[in-house]
Amino acid sequence: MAINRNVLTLDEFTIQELRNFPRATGELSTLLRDIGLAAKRVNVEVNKAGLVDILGDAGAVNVQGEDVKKLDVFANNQFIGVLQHGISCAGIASEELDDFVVFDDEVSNNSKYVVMFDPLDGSSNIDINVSIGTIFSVYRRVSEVGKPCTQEDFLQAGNRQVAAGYIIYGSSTMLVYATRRGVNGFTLDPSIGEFCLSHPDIKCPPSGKIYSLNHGNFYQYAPEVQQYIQACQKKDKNTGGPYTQRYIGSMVADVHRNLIKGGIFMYPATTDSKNGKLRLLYECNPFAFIAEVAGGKATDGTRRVLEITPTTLHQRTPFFIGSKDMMEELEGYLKQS
Ligand code: AHM
Ligand code: MG
Repeated sequence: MAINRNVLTLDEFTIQELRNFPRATGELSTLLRDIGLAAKRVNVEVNKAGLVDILGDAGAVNVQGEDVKKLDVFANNQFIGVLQHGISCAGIASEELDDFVVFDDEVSNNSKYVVMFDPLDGSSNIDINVSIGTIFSVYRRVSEVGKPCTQEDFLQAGNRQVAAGYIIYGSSTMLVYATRRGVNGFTLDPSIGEFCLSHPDIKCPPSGKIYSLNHGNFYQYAPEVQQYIQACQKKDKNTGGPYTQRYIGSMVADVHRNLIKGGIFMYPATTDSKNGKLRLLYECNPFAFIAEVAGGKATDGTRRVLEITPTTLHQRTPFFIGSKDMMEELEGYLKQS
């Protein structure tokens, strides 16, 4: 049978990209390959999670005060493991860990990147066979290469990201990543165990019909957010409303769907949580970067998420992300406040 050479694997694709940049060192390609490897390992465990004793709580509470699931721990260890053994990463920060980790060996200290990740997002969906995901973000170090990385490498504004991406463990498993040059999606072909380019040059449709947020919090949202939600529900020939409401509760799945189909995802501030729920560094910045490269927008309600200068590793932010026209419609409501 003829081999379809039109379908590039993740490795082939990153090497092809490298060829277009003769001065590039290939460190980012190896980093993405390492992340792809960890993703494949996590995927295997996610797929058999119902069969083995990996569901349920690990009996610990993470730095966010949430129960840690066993699969979270497994995923966290896999991503740390591949990045530590690789040659491109000086250190990591993870949603699951209190502090960042400096790899601090000769090869790592000479690496120019640090990586931040949420190893398994949507943890409330782990036990019930609903899509979950991994989110990652890559920054070039600002500290001196040759020495251990430092906290300032991790507290960079999101617009300094070199690459960002996510893996969705869904009905098929996909890895999507963005650099400033574009967003590309790869679907795992289980028969060869490789991520294959299936969604080249993803662009977020400028408009769509889907809005996603936790409706249960409606009375805890600011009045202008409530007004926008009500507008989403109204028949309107200018916007195409009423929109369709979709909320999986796994941000990776919700934002992935909206990125492909067009839509808006929101996790606003609530009366109980002034900064919402989602973490700037591990969840919002990577998606904001991906969305902007794809032609969409992401804000905290008043400013571009990518312009926020972080002050702590685990800070949260209200988050609005999606198709450009829908975001501008939302902004019209938020400006009234
Ligand atoms: P997690 O990191 O504990 O999994 O929480 C993040 C998740 C997002 O994937 C999702 O959008 C959100 O929490 C859902 O929260 P809620 O149940 O409050 O709507
Ligand atoms: Mg998370």
